[in-house]
Amino acid sequence: MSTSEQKTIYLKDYTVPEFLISKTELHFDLSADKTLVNSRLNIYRNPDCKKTNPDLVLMGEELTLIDLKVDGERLHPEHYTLDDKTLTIHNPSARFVLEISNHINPSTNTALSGLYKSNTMLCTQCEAEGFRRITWFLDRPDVMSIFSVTMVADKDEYPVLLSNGNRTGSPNIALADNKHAARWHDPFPKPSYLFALVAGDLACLKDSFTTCSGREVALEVYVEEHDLDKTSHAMQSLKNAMRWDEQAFGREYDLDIYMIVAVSHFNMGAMENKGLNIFNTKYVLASEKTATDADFENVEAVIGHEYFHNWSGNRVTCRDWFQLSLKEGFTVFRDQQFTAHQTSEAVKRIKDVNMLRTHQFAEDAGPLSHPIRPSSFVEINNFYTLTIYEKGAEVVRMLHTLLGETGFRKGCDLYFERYDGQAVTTEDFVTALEDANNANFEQFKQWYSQAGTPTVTVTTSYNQNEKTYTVSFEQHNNSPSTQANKEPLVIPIRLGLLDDNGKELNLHGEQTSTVLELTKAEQSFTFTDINTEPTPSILRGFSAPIKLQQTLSIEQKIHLFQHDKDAFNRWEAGQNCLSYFIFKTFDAIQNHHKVPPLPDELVGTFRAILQQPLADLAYQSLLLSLPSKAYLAEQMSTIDIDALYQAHRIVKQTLASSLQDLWLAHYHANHHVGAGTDSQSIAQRSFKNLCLDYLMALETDEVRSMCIQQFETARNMTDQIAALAELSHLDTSLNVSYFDAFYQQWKNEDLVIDKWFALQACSEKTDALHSVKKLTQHPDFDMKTPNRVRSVIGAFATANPLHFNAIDGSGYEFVADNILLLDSINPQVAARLANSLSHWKKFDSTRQQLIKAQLSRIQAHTPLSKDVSEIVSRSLT
Ligand code: 0A1
Ligand code: ZN
Repeated sequence: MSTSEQKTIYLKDYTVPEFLISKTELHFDLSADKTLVNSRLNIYRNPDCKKTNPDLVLMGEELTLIDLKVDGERLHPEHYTLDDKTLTIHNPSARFVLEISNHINPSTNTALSGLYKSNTMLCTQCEAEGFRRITWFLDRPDVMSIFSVTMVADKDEYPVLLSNGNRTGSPNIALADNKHAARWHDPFPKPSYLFALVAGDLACLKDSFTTCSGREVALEVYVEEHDLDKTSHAMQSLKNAMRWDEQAFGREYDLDIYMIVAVSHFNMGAMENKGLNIFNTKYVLASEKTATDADFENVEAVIGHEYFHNWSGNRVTCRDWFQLSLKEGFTVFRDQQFTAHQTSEAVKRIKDVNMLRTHQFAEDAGPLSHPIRPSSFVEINNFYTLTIYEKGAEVVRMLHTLLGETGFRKGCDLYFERYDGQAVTTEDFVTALEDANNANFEQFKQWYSQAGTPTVTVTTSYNQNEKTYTVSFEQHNNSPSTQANKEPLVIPIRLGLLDDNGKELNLHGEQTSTVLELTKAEQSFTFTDINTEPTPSILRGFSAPIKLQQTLSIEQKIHLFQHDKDAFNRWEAGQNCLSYFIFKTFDAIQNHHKVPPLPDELVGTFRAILQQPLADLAYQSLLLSLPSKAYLAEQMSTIDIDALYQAHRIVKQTLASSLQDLWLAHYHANHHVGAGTDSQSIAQRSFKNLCLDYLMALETDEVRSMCIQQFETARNMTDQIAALAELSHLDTSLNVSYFDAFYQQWKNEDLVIDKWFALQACSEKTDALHSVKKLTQHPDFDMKTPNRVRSVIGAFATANPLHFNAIDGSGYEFVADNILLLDSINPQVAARLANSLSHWKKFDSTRQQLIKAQLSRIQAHTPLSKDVSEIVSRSLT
């Protein structure tokens, strides 16, 4: 399909639904090849709808119609029209019961949207528009209905039958033909995208939670039998999330049961279906042996995220898909606060900002840039983006900063109370925050409609005579898109001032940190009683998602790196120093000049930090980490991958050799084989593995032996993978044996084998592409398993810039070939992969031509899903 044939949907065209569905009764006769769906819908005309279309138009795709009845009477063919996307009932009465029977085939559903088969189980994914692949419905989020579900299936094949809400009647009822039935009822009205069912032979970890009002909730985590030993962390995470949401947001759980099911085939991370979350196994299963510390943290974060959706998303949902950030931005903000509370606030903030600036900023600077509330789309599945999620969370965070903790909480309480059971807009969210606080966010709302990352330029001046210090700001919005009328945004800037001794100055009374509210294109703030010229610490905690341009001297940056009390800005100052020298080295390489030395003061600061372990060892590791190549690349106008890699390596080698003894001492001091999963052990491992990473830059035999020993004796996945990752880049055939050994050790653990694939796909070795091509022929590679596709092709396209951007175009061609292969199997995952070809403007003209040629080749291919077609055509503009 070409773009011209694609239908673009516009926010401005939104109208309320013409019909509503008060009650939805579903009956499933489940089998993998042919499932019978009977639905009984109580439908009525929406009194709030002014349109007078006499017909009811239901959405449905890939369905086989068997029977259709209105108020118990079979419908004659002249009273309805059927096409491949809709079922139109002509001229129905104002209120009626519609009964539909249809067949679907879960086993051929490789798109993993609707009802599908994953290994031996059957499960659903309905967000955003998957319900219409189960039966005909008003599959839009503003149609909220009360669902009752009956499931019938073979007793042996599908002993476990789950759906949303609470179980009704007795446990599974025995039926003829070795079948049994289960009934579920969800008392909370919900849109169809939150519907779910699961049928399978599953093992279950059970527990319970007593809510703040004393209600007992059954908690159940379902997995395949062989994974039952990896569920306790997920269960603990769920209990932590439930308690935290009560304490931090006053939100109590509302059903008698909360279920999580882990499935091996899943397009995304997880799904918040009411009472029955369905998860990618990657975000449920964790044991020290098979999961890294990062995996453990991700499991807790995603479990929290889906749980928090019960209020921000389910009880209060979105009016239409343009409002996606209403639930996603807010829920990401909530899960970030949760993780910060469970781990370290500073470390969590740094990790989130790092991700935002590396990946969301890149998205916002390219052709796929869009506001957090887009004004149009072709395929909604293409809008589950970093912008909607991560920038959306930053926008909520700014509201939190502007209102303060108490005001923000008051606003959220009002939002949940006022809109409970409704489908609303981002505008409604902001209005609730305004109303609860008597605030005015009219100008702030620009954040919802403007794309692009604003740049804020800072200049400062000190007046010795007046003892005043003036900080001046200028904001520019650099969106590449053609949106006219870029109004100034409201930008909260948290700021502090340091004296020559590194002491924080009092700004207003006792306060040493203040939030300035930028509202104009140019604005100045003057501080009085400032006795000597201070060093400014601006954008503390990364108080707004902007690019800050300020001309600090290297001495000032080092001063902040040594003394800033704001943990984020202290880290940021270190990163700025390091980036500055990496870029200087980069320039020297490009111009064939002598590489500049690292100043003694910077090396000295590193030494001081290494000699004086902090209480927060995880934070200390971040202070000592180099900025990633991907983050540095995002800041370059034209990316020269080879020079960047070289410059990065040189700076790393300098720090490694100047501080060799300290890295080695800390490596040994923190290396305890088989340490536990408490936060101190986790921090020690991350610090130890950072030391290993620096030491490996020395390229000595001793360090390599140490790394091999760590690989061979590791008793946890964090250490084993860290060592294997180091070995993966060595340009020698030696490392093949370690990969073979790892494979033999873990071949029965899919999630570990995903890591094995990904490490090879990210290798810097010269023949990496050849190896990656071979991996796609490996018996364990499977195009129908998204995790596998992501671990090989996705990892290569997004985390191996060196080989993906090979100057002969071989990397681009390989990825394009696989996008086309995948498109006929799973368009959503194919479209995500196609995102990797959208950044062509950042490269030299040779690479630009090579990428565009691949985009055009994909665009010309028929058939092509609208998912991939939309990404490719937007990328080419
Ligand atoms: N709402 C989920 C993410 C999600 C979105 C789409 C999906 O299928 C197309 C699946 C999951 C979340 O935010 O966790
Ligand atoms: Zn979400």
